[in-house]
Amino acid sequence: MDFRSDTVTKPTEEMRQAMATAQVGDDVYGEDPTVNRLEELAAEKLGKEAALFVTSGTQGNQVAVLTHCRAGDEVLLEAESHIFLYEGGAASALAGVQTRPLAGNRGAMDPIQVKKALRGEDIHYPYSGLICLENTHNKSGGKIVPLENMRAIYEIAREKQVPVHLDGARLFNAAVGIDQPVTAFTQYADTVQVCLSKGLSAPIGSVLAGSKSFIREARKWRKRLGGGLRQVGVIAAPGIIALERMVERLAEDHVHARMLAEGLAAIQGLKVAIEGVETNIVLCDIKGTNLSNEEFLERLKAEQVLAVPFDEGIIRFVTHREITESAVHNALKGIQKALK
Ligand code: TLP
Repeated sequence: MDFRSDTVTKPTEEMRQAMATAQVGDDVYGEDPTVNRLEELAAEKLGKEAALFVTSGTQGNQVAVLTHCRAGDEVLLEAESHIFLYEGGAASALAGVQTRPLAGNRGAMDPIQVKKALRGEDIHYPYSGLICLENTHNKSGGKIVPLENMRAIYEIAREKQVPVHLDGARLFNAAVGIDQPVTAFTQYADTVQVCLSKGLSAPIGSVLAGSKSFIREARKWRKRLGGGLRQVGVIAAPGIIALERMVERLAEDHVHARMLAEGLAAIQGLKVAIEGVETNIVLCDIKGTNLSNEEFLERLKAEQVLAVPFDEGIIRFVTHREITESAVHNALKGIQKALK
């Protein structure tokens, strides 16, 4: 019962078949028909002119930063965003940009603060090169950043002619969560990165989407990073299945996350803000058990339940295709036993 992340999902049988029979060519020459189909499909689904297949969410986000910005630019982002917290400082190391984190509320930055933080013309200042948003927001527990918040920030950005990039690693969870097409979100971003290898269950890859001219330049940055790949139709094929057939299924993960949250909240010493569980991530406060994160996770592991530490006294559980309703019940029984 592996709740560490939705990244642990394995490819479906259909994906494996598609990999075995995928038509391939040299993608650096633009000749892999399966990659081309995936990129066209992703652009269409995300409501953008073009898309680029990249190896990971991190690569997609970093190619976006590199393409939008020049060294010395400033990137505005939320203080607990993945790009700021969990990408090894790549934006500074690779693009040479300065990141400027703004405090968020459930993953959402305050548009007024964003407006204030955008730089005016002054010889001392860096240029404001990019604003990054994240939806769903991982660190706050899979929260859906409201469309209205995204719209307000996008309007300010357009006024100041600063581009907006959306880290939509789990954007389809957000769309399914509010029963809207994914374009309801992407209309408020110039570029978007979506992971195929999380809840959508593909074994690898993300797509980065934007205008044709942006994607042309992004392709060059991907090449510079050593991401120009060859007969990659074999790994793009499951990505097509991910986009065509795995999206609606995410609703099940959200139901299972709620179930898990309710079950955890009923266990002595554990606290969960159940109403805050909007998608497939559950944050559990374990401080009432008087166990350290390590001790708690060790005890769970002995009952075959895996999760990850997020903050001191906070453990993250993520539901996904391989966590069935009975897995949730069994995990809850195991956790109860582990804490006796
Ligand atoms: N997140 C992983 C870990 O890196 C924390 C996880 O298990 O949740 N954006 C967001 C919002 C993400 O949550 C992740 C992965 C990424 C980008 C990066 O994707 P990958 O792992 O494909 O580079």
